[in-house]
Amino acid sequence: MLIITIVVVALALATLAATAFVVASRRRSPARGLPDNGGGALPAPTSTPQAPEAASPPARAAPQTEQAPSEEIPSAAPADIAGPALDTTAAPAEATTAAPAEATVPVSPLSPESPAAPERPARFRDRMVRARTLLGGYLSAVRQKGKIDEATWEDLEEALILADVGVLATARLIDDLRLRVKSGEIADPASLISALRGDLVDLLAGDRVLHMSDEGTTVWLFVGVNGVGKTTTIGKVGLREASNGHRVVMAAGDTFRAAAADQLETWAQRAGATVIRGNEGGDPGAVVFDAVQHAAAKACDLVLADTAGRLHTKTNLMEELKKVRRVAERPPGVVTETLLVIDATTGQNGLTQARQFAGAVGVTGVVLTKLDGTAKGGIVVAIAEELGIPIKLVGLGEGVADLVEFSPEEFVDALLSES
Ligand SMILES: Nc1nc2c(ncn2[C@@H]2O[C@H](COP(=O)(O)OP(=O)(O)OP(=O)(O)O)[C@@H](O)[C@H]2O)c(=O)[nH]1
Ligand SMILES: [Mg+2]
Repeated sequence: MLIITIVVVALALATLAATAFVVASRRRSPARGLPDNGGGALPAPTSTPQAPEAASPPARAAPQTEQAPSEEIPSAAPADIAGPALDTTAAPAEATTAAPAEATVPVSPLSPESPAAPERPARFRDRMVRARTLLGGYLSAVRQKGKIDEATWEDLEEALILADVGVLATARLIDDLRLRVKSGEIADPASLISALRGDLVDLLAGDRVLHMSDEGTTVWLFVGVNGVGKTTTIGKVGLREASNGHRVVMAAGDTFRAAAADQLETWAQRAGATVIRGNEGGDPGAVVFDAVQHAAAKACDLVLADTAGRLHTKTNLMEELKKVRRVAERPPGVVTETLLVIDATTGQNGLTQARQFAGAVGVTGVVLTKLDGTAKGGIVVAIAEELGIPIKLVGLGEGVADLVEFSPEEFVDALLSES
C-alpha cells in the first residue's frame, strides 16, 4: 500500500513539473503569427484589442476613367471624364499612374472629409523678425538723435537699401521726405519716421482681391521661377478657397517632373480638391485645358493652375506660359488672376523676374513667399513702386496658415518696428 501511495505521489509531482515546464517554454517563445517585437519582450497576447477598422481608410474603387485625348492643344476632354470633384468615392493613387501616354487624368481626393479648418493666420510682426531687426536698429538711431541732419538721411537711405527697397524707390521716398522737411511740415525724427510709414503704406496700396469671374470657370494661373513656392502656394490657396466654399480643381501644369504633380496631390487631398495631371514631359496647355473642361463638367468654380519654373532668362518658358494662358482663356475658362510668385530672399532679383513675367503674361498680382526668412522684405516696395503690381498674398512660413493676405499697414508696421 505504501509503495502504491509513493508511486501515485511521484507521478503527480512529475505531471506538475511537466506542466510548469510547458507553460514556461510557451511564455519564452513568440506566438506564431504575431510579430517578434524584439528586445525579449513578451509578445502581445492574442486577446489584445485590435485598432478599430475606421482608423485606416477603407480601400476605394477606382473610377471608370475614360482617357482624354490630349495629343493636340487643346484636347477636348470627354464630358464624362472620371473622378468627380469633391467626390467621396475617391480614386487610389495608383489609378493615376495607370494612365496611357499623353492622357490627362483627374485625381479625386483620397480624403472625403471636408477641408481642414484653417489655423490661426501668421502675423507679420512675429515672422518678419530679420527685416525688423535690421530696419529697427537704424530707425532707433535716427529717433535718438533728436534732430534731422545729413547723417539722418544717410541712415535712412542705407536702411532702405539694405532692406531691398531698391535704389529708385528709396530715392523717391527720401526726396519726398526731404521736401517735406524743407517746407517745415516735418520738424523732428519722430515725425520723419511716421511720415516714412505713411508714404510706404500709400505706395503699397492696390487691389488685393483675388477676383472670381461671374461667367465661365475662373482660372488663377501661378507663374514664377523654380523653387519660389508656386506649388506650395497653390496648395495653401486651394485649402483656403475650399474652406470658403469654392469647388476647386488643381491643374498640374508643371509637367517637367512628376514629383510636382505628386506634391500637388498631397495638398489637394487636404483641400478635398481634384487634380488634373498629365504625363511627365507632356503638354502643360493640355493639362490646363482639361482641368477647365473638367471643372465645367463637374460644376467646379475655380481652377488653380500650376506651371513649370524654368529660368526666366530662357525665352521658351515665356513662350510656353503665353500658350498656357491662351489655352486657359478658351471658353468656359476665364483667367482672372495671373499671380507671379516671388521668393523674397532673392531680393532685387525678384524685380527682374517681375518685369519679365509681367511683359510676357500680364501679371495681376504678386505672391511674395519666404518673407519669414529674410531681411529683404523691402522688395515689395520696389515691385509696387516700379511696376505698379499689387502684392496680394504673402508667405510667412511653410504651414497652411502661413499664407496670409497682404496688409500694407501690418507689413510696414512690422518693417519699421523698433522693438
Ligand atoms: N520658409 C518658407 N518656405 C516656403 C514658403 N513658401 C514655400 N516655401 C518652401 O519653398 C520650397 C519650394 O516650394 P515649391 O512650392 O516646391 O516651389 P515651386 O515654385 O513650385 O518650385 P518648382 O516646382 O521647382 O518650380 C518648399 O520647401 C516650400 O515648403 C514660405 O512662405 N516660407
Ligand atoms: Mg512646383
